[in-house]
Amino acid sequence: MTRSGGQLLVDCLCALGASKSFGVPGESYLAVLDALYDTVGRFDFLLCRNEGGAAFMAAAYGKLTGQPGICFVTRGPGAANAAIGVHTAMQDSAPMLLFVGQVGTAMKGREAFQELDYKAVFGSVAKWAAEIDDVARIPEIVGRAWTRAVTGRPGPVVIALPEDMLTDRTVVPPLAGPAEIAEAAPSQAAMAKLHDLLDAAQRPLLLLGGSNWHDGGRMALQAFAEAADIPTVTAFRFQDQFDNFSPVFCGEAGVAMSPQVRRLIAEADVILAVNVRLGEMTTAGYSLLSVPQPRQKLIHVQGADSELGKVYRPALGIHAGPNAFAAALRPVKGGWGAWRAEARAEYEAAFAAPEQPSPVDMVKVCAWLRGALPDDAIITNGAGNFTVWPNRFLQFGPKARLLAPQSGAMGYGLPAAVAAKAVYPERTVVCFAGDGDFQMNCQELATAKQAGAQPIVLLLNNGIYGTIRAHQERSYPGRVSGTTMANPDFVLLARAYGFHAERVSRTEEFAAAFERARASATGALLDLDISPEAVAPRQTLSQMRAAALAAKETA
Ligand SMILES: Cc1ncc(C[n+]2csc(CCOP(=O)(O)OP(=O)(O)O)c2C)c(N)n1
Ligand SMILES: [Mg+2]
Repeated sequence: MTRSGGQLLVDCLCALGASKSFGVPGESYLAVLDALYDTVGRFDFLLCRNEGGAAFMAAAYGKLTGQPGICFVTRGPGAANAAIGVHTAMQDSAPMLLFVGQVGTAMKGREAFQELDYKAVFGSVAKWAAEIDDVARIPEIVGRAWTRAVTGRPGPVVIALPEDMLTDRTVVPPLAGPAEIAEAAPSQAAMAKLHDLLDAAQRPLLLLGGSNWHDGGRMALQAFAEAADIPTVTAFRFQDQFDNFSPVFCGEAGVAMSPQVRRLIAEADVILAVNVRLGEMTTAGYSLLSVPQPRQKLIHVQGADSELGKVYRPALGIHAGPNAFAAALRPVKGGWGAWRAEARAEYEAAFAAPEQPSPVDMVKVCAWLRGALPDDAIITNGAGNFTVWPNRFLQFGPKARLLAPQSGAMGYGLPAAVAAKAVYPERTVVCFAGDGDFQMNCQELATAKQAGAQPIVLLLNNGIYGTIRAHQERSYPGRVSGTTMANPDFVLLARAYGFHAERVSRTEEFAAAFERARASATGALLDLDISPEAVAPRQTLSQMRAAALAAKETA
């Protein structure tokens, strides 16, 4: 039997276990679209409105499921739009495959219509970038791409598809299925050394990251931390990877790090960092651990050897997957109860914040949501000051998930919520969005409607690019430049896309509005009236300005 390269590609992806893809069409990959004509119901193509939205959906799908999120886009312009999702998947360590059209092989190198050198463009953004130049090698390249996306430190792979590679015919059969790659396990000698280091610790800290966890591994690590009384914090935007209700959970080492997490990292003498990329946010700008030799004894456990010793010289580096590592842990001496209890008390106290100077008070809204959200809710957000509410004022139990970009990319939240709703139609999916953030990808409301994957959007509408305004007031007080928005009527906009939508003008209206949103079969958008003054939970915009002006006067 012969088949086209496009069919072979799609048959390989089906064999590997793909069931969904996201994309925007292009004439450069018609043969793939044609192959997808026959896979509806088995391997669906969710038609998106912008490649940026499609790539975010694929990145979020990968983060949520651990399987590569698949995205199809056209040449040059489509690929350029999709770049934001590739970068986000890389920083998030999320498995993703981006398939991009390419000019026919006979034209390559002439700067033909929409031509790009994908290996050069994505070479430093993606985990791997490749181009197929022989139709018979499609199974080999696609199989390698899939494996690279999910193993070690997961990430995005970009594959360029010259047009003739998709239309050429071949007798080569598709892959039979995914390769089973066993997780790397730690040696007994390494575990003995780890236990020696922990037994000698006065103030140990467990620092935890995401990717490739299984429930068993997660539970084993939690049981270890609880038995040993080791305070546990998660890396930036991975707070859903450890049960927040556990008495050892003490917060997230992320942007605008809370003082108690900062103190835990700074004062720890031994840090057991599992599955963590020790990035700028998690280390407070590389200040809490000094580069390259941290004062704390660092035990760094990673599924990818490329992360070990990348920035920090560990006292002990262990090349192992998180689940195999967790399974190899044995009880330790412990005795750190007081150190752990103090940190936990500070974490719990941080939910109390002053009354907000805003028609809708997010401290109260989040307190209500903590009681009302189902335990398997999926929360998403993009970037902006509003993310403090889903990231610091909600709690994630073992079944809840947070899809939030480590890249700090605005516009991620809505596409991520659409992808989550497409995977889990029965779960409550809530996207927190800023008014600036939302407008980066609000066209994906149409994707959501068409796919029947409509989440609840909580739009925190303060009329400003709050994060930047806050920085502006601190550095150039009173000189507002380029940070005020004239916004559309978001309720009308959402209704035009077929969503239930309401304006919420007072805190007291929120609970009932949320219940109506949850009951709506069409998803919903709640346009929350947030004062620009309430740009941060513990300091108003005016206070930021006044403090900066006062500092200038005394300078
Ligand atoms: C794609 C992208 N563009 C620009 C930025 C820079 N940036 C970070 S936060 C922010 C403002 C976000 O505004 P909004 O969504 O309204 O949230 P708010 O801060 O007002 O709560 C901007 C412009 C970014 N992180 N990502
Ligand atoms: Mg805003």
